[in-house]
Amino acid sequence: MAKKSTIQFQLTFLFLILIFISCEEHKKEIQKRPNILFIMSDDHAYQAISAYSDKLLKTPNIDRIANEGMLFTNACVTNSICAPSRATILTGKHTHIHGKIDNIMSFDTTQVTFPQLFQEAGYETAMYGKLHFGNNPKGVDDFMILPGQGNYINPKFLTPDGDTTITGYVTDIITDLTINWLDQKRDPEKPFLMMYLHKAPHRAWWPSPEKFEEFSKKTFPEPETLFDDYENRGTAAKVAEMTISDEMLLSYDNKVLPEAIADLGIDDDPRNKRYFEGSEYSRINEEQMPLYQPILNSISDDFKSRWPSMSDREKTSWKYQRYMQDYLGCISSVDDNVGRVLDYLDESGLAENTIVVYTSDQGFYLGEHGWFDKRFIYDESFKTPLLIRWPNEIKPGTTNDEMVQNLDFAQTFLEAAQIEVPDDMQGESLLPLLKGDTTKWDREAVYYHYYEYPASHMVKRHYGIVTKEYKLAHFYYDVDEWELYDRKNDPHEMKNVYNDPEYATTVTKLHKELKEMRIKYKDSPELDKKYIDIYNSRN
Ligand code: SGN
Ligand code: CA
Repeated sequence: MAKKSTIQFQLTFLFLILIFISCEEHKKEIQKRPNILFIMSDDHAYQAISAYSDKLLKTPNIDRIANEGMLFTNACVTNSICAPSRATILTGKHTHIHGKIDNIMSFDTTQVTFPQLFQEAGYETAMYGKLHFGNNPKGVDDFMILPGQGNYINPKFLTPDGDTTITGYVTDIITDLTINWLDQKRDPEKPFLMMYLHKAPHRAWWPSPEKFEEFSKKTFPEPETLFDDYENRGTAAKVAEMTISDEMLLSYDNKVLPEAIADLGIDDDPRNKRYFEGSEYSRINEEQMPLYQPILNSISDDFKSRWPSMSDREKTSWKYQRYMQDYLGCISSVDDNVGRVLDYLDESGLAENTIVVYTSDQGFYLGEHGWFDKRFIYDESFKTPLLIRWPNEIKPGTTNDEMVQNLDFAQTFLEAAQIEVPDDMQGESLLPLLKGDTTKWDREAVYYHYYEYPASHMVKRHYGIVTKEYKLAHFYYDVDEWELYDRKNDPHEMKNVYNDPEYATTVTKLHKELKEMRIKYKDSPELDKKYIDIYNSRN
């Protein structure tokens, strides 16, 4: 009897040891999985990253990600606007499937987002900064997010424990919070997913006081198409309300004090003064005002002395310079702060096994075609920056020119973390490309669909297909117009060649491919109509 119970005891003990060993092995496996640091800024044009072009600004820290990893030169979005892009990133689905067609439409929160899958799979997850996608992020163990668009100066954050307002400049604060989470708050036994999301450089562009001073003295080269007259383009480009000349507001955007405009007796846009007074300007505290006010005064002095004698062209050039000074000043802070986080990863020994991604929720016009803002399928808004570093897998200093999309992030991250990918995600994992294997990549075209119309900036609804060589787009709703651009021969997209007989075969071929693509991604004329009906019933 005694002998039997000793054997039983020994077997149980052995069993427990085996369970312990297997748990430890499992723990080690989990710990080996890569960390993911997803850095996204809001409205950061690839033209303003020196890894792409150093005409405007040097961004040595963001460039580091490409120098030590991979630069994607043809990354693009499925819908060039904030919340729909974020919903695509989180769900791995096109806009018409996840249903967040614009910034206002509600999101069906029963849908799976990739951070939830990371959390379930044993990752420690967090989201810091601008979400612009509801106020209760799913699948994160911790969050500190800006409500809605958030503020640049002394911003308020929503946290699991309630709201808090932090004094200072938003880009620095989000970074302080992120580094603090990485260093102090997370469980070091688990791999992490950190969504580090900047508000900058979203309109209305308010740099930190130091960058405001530094950048207000700089002059930037004008883009070739700043004075575009939209000849040879469709109606949509002609009627969009996003020109620097007419739509950019002198105070709200360009920081001319409303008094200076009144002093000159200018017939100002009625929104300008009201917007300016409700803007970040009203958030500057007593200690910060002496840092901002002298620069605001000098901008107004310059405006008052030069504006009255300027031609219309010179006025646009002046506004362009003010725009770039503030926009690029905001990005320079992002770059400095990205440098701080990369340094932290180095110092803490985390860099080797951490995938660092830098991207934006879409591109942006920096005066090209006379515009600011985004929304169009045309290149500056359709393309988005993408730089990825993963020392364990990516060969440093590599460039990739495949047409990858924000649609692909979820699947890429899941596959990298060895988490099963849900069948209904619509992207492709970028893992083979990251590992330098292009043989498995057979995507030759991408699909795009923009919906938010009629609305701010009045960019008409359109969908289209883009290949490396061509772009075919259909503008619909209150127009029915097709546009075709020859991307190789007309890189600035100045001539719609849809009706040019020389392109007839291309038009036929692309129509067929677009139709097939709409079927593949489950978009349809019925869905176009459904979203118009929902949109109109809401307004
Ligand atoms: C705000 C801006 C627009 C911008 C949208 C969407 N106007 O409405 O210029 O297009 O956000 O941007 S502002 O007067 O409020 O500055 S998005 O990035 O959030 O989609
Ligand atoms: Ca945006």
